[in-house]
Amino acid sequence: MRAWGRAEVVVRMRAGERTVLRSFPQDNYGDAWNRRFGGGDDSFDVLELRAAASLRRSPALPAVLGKLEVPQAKDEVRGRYFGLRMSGINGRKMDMGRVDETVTRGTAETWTVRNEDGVPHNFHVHDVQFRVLEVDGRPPEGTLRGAKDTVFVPGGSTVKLAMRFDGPADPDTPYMYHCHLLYHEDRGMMGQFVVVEKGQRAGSPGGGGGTGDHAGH
Ligand SMILES: [Cu+2]
Repeated sequence: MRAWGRAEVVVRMRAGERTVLRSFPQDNYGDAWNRRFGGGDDSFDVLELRAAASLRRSPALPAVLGKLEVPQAKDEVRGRYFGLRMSGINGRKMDMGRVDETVTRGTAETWTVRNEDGVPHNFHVHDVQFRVLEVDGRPPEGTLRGAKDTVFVPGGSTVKLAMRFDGPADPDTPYMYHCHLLYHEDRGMMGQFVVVEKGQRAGSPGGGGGTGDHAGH
């Protein structure tokens, strides 16, 4: 099986065959405690494919399955830094009444995300898909070269991301970025950004009335 992008996978199957996509233990979850309780020791099935009893021949594969539209670093207009700790992002816990970052619609940025803990984190950004430019200063391995909305950041490591903010802008309605480990985001590993038109300022998100959770992601 080879995967070129997020949703483009070609699997060669024989009639009647079953094959399983399986997640195996990882070696980048830190110490034994984090491997055990962060999920690094886990092994589980993600997907099972069951071929029919008889199959038609598939057409020849094109050399390239698709072209991903992901931002390049050269478009960047500004950079930001996000330090990840269990105690919060850039030293702050989530506050629904606070806008942490203000981004101009139609611009590209590079976000440098450093895991300042020994605990693994999974950085997720709403609104955009991004390209991983670097992992600890080096080009990413193949599985990190597609369009992403979440990137695994092992303890002590740094990733540099390129993203472009072409989605809807509203100074009063923030998007979130957060660690995607549920119990980390529940403890406040989350921040908010608004996308505004050029020259606009962030409004007031009017926090305090919500429950602090967010549906759908
Ligand atoms: Cu985390």
